[in-house]
Amino acid sequence: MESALTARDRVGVQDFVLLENYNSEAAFIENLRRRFKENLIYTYIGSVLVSVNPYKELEIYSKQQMERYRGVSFYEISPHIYAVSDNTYRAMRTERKDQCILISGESGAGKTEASKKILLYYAVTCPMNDHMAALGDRLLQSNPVLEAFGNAKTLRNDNSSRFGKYMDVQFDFRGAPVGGHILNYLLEKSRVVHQNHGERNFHIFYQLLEGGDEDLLNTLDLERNPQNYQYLVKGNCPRVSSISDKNNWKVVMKALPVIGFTEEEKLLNIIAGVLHLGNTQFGEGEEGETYITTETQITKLVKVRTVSLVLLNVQICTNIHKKALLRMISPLNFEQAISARDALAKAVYGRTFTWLVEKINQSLALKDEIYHSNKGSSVIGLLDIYGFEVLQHNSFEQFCINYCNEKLQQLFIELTLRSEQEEYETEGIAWETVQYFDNKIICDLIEEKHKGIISILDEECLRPGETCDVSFLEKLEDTLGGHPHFVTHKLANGKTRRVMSREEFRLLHYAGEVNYNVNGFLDKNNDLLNRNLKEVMCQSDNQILSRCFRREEVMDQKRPEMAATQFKNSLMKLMEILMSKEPSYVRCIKPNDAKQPGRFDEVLVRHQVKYLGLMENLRVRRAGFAYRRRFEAFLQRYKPLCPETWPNWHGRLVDGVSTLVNHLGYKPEEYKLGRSKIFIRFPKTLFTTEDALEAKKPEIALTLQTSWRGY
Ligand code: AD9
Ligand code: MG
Repeated sequence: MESALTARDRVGVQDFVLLENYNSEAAFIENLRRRFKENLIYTYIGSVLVSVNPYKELEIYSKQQMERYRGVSFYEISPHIYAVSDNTYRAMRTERKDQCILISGESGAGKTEASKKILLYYAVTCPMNDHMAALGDRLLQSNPVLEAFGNAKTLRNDNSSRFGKYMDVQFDFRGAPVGGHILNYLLEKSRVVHQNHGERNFHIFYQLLEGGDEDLLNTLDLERNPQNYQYLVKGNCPRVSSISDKNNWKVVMKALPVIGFTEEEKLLNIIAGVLHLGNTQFGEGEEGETYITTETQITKLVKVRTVSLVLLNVQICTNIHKKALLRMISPLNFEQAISARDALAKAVYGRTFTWLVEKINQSLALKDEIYHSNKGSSVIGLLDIYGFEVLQHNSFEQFCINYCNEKLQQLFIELTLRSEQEEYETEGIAWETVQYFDNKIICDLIEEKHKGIISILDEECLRPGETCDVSFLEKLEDTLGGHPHFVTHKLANGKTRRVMSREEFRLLHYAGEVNYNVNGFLDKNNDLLNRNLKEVMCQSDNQILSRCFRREEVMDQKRPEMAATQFKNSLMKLMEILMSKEPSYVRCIKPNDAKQPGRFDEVLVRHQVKYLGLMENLRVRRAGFAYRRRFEAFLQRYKPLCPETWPNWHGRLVDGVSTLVNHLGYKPEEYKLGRSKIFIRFPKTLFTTEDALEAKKPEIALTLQTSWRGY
């Protein structure tokens, strides 16, 4: 008994609901810290998995470990991402209901790693024939390809996802994976042309330069040194110690054919084309007109068959407006030409990325013949989206990313509260109301029609006459002044703790305060590409590009939706998808900012515990009861403690549990019996029972052995 207590003291409790002082944030963090020190990175809050990034390889992801978790109930074994994977899978099969696993946490907390581990678990443990194994392979191999094109080194994470990803894995009635589909969200395109200090462009550029052989680089007219490319020098960080671009290049090149990709050459031409475009420089003529000073760059662009020489040469320095029925050609000034060039690079890269996702989807698509014989299929969705981000300088991208996290938090609150309440109702136990912070007010502030920030931004982009980022800020102040979660320099009137510049607005997010600098908001939201550049791209020899830039788009007079509104609408759709499924949660925590193993920065962790709403989650889960378990599971585990239930109970389960707890001396205020579960109010009651079981183990083992021999 003594040793059991000491072990618990050392490694903490594996489920926060068992914390004696569940209202204490300090006790919560201490429990996380103790477990982290013992390399126990996973802990539950009921069925929610909390994971702390170990920043080192742990020996807990082997195939044997996967086997250990197969078909085993949550509480019988230590917490693990495999337990969540397995439980979700079994729930899908037994309840025949679509499931989803929502992974959240800030940048670098381990979301992408968690999603990869879940996918691998299914690929290894699900029953499969050859066809399915090939699909499993494609599901796994899509990851390195998407990461090469959509991830980058940031200050927060060496392999930061710069796009959101929701992946459906479809299973047939036997529980074998038969198809997959990926939805991608808002790629951070601005990274193609600019990187903050210490950050990099998307991995693929460096992989190509580092890993491509001489012949390939010659064909693409590329030099090996990334520092020779304007689009790669801004962050002054060509190499990252934790990343081998050369090896990753090999992995990507191997993965491409697995996912059915045959257009590798065209894809690499585009990547090279973007680099050459970035090196295109301009000069200013006497009349203020702009011309290209680096003819050779354009020749290179032509060599990699991205665009036609004559066309681009003229078009990148001009713009075409339509006035009535006339086409007016006007020269661009120096700055305008640079933005036109950068807009083109972003559009080319962004559309190629979307095309790549479509290609992957084609290769994962459920084949028709399987679809028709597969009516009873279900889906597990995996959501791995960029984490909440607060940088020194926060712009439009952080605004969108943080808005997305705000929406996910809302969903989390709604669904966990709802499911708790539902459980109490089904079990016939009175529900005690729990106070929590509802972040709906912040979601409304951002997305409400006419009054929300996104609507105001769109209006400002469309308003005729002189609009600029500052006029947008003024409009925000006029409309939103007085909102409890919105502050600007003017509104704050010197009352804010942190100094704000006159170009910023501050949102008080559920996760903390963030100052957004409005510079560039209008441009990024407009996301416009000059019509003539679109025309040039339609005529590209490169078929990927001519498919990405359609002639119909150039002809179409209608203005496409603005970037933030597009994002908002895609998030609405995502919420609908998630609401229609049974959710499980993985909440990831980053233990330190130095990306180092063994370091547990309490201040940083406390902040995340707060904004992930983990204390609220725990309070909801503990509303009244620390612990619940189905009658059969409870009886199965503790029946040796009572002569009447041991070795077998033959009556009704509820009577068996009742007999058992009476024998154990549970007082009426310590527990309640629902319709199918026992609810225990205090962790202490359970610990005493656990200790009794521990003490009895040698005796039980003997009995078990004897009875087995007796058979
Ligand atoms: V971001 O919002 O995309 O910037 P993520 O996705 O939350 O972020 P990621 O999964 O990429 O973070 O993890 C960051 C790094 O932490 C990884 O590259 C690994 O080096 C490290 N990591 C994360 N989880 C684990 C783990 N379970 N075991 C070992 C891990 N290392
Ligand atoms: Mg990620």
